[in-house]
Amino acid sequence: MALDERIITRAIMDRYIAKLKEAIDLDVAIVGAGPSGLVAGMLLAEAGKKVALFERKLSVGGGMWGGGMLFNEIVVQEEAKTILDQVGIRAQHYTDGYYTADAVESVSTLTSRSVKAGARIFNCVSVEDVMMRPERIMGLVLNWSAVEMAGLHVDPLAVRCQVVVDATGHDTEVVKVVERKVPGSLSTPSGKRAGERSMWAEEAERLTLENTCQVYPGLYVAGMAANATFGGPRMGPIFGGMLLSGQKVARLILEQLQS
Ligand code: 48H
Ligand code: FE2
Repeated sequence: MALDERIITRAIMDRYIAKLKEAIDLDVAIVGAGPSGLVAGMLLAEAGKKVALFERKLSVGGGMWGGGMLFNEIVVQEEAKTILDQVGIRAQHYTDGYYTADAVESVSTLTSRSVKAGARIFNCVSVEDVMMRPERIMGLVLNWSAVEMAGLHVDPLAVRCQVVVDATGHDTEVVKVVERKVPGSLSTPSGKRAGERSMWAEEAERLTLENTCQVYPGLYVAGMAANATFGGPRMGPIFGGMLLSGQKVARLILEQLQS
């Protein structure tokens, strides 16, 4: 068979545009494809919701690839082990209540499960703003990460959705946008983003789960972003809280969409 570069080019453009057009109207838009965003995306897609994840980087997986200090193993506590089993990530028992998993297997399996469940992942796309009507978030403002990195003045495009999840990790990028544009409006005790505190694994894991919630009408926080929004400590390379937070945010959103 003779190969034609023009067909290859057209195939890629047609398929990508079709995928992006499908994402113009979503049930749930997830910002960040780290562990919490990927679990949420997988569970919401499995529940039949129209979900897309927008990820700034070329690769998905956020901070999970590198395990702890580049030792590419993650630790997961007893409470979250069922999520590893459910996803199909092989967990190794370490000692009472502690399991480990290969970081590369964890990211790749979670990504595969999420995409195959029907979540669309757009990598190299950055979320730079939200749509509001007037006091509810109902969409995302997107640009190519390459445009952002080059510092070009290029206007963005936008997608509509019923609910947004800020799963951007330590940076809480969507929450920061809301804080800047509607000061004092977050559902934190002060109305402001509290910021992340120093390491205390046990407290951090508990608070990550507790603080996974709707922080502004139409905007949920999950994973490290929940912690940094509500002032919880960091936990280091234990990932159970991230997985459980992704699971909790999916459940809360399903309850909201059903009511
Ligand atoms: C598009 C964006 C944008 C944007 C950021 O950091 P993550 O892995 O997030 P979580 O919360 O799922 O997991 C946190 C975990 O990896 C971690 O850091 C832990 C447990 N730390 C403990 C400690 O003590 O340090 O992933 C977030 C993703 C990344 O891939 C970013 O590139 C992406 O979000 N992202 N994508 N638009 N504006 N901002
Ligand atoms: Fe981190």
